[in-house]
Amino acid sequence: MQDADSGSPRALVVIPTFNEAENIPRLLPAVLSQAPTLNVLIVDDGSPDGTADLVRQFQSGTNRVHLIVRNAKMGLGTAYTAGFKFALEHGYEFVFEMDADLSHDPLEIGNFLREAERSDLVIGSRYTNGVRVLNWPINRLLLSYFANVYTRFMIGLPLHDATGGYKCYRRKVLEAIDLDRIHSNGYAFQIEMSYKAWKKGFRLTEIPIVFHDRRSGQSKMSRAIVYEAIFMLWKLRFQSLLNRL
Ligand SMILES: Nc1nc2c(ncn2[C@@H]2O[C@H](COP(=O)(O)OP(=O)(O)O)[C@@H](O)[C@H]2O)c(=O)[nH]1
Ligand SMILES: [Mg+2]
Repeated sequence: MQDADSGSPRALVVIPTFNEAENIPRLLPAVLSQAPTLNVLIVDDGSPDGTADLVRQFQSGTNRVHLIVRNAKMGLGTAYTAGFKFALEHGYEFVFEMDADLSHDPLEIGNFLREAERSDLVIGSRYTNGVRVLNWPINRLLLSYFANVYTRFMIGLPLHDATGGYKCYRRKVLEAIDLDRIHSNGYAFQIEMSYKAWKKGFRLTEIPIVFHDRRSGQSKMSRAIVYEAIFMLWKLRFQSLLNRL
């Protein structure tokens, strides 16, 4: 499965997809061109728009693109944990989370990898040194911003952007977290993973990123995702008190 002429693949970019056919043709070349040792794993939940078929077409030209297809839309959290397990099984040292909608600029991958040399979890932050979010409606921006303020207040996680989904984990972080116990989605998933890593004593670093709103396709953001995150903060607070993280 490894690219013979590009050395061992040390970094895997895990990208969960649901109906991202419009973005895949731009996304995959943009990611792969960042470094020869970079591989991509798409975790698609049976998108009706044929996202997985586009990925398969891509696979005929390279062995750096991997695909897991699940039968039904089962949520972002378990899509990521399936991807993380794949990364651990296949020996990757650096494991990225990235959205498929080009909100997360692939050009930043090099910065993440540089920072990951001296850190265990690198988090792309929209809210370090000001606010860098482009084209979001103001109510969505305020929700995201105050979700982060509330998160710091509730569980003390020392991040400016605890809800963002552009991250790079070293494998030891993923090995230390019981992935079978992670069931959350959306914001809650991002908070839960970073909080557990922090509580286990890993070094978390934020790097500033610019976040662009998706240019094509539909957001899967919903009210349920917000309620789930609020519930998660209480759950983590109690689990931490009881030492059961
Ligand atoms: N496999 C999978 N991917 C999902 C699911 N829900 C969202 N995604 C993907 O997760 C990423 C983030 O979702 P998105 O709709 O962009 O959320 P937003 O950026 O908060 O609006 C995108 O790449 C989506 O295609 C899901 O249930 N399963
Ligand atoms: Mg998005």
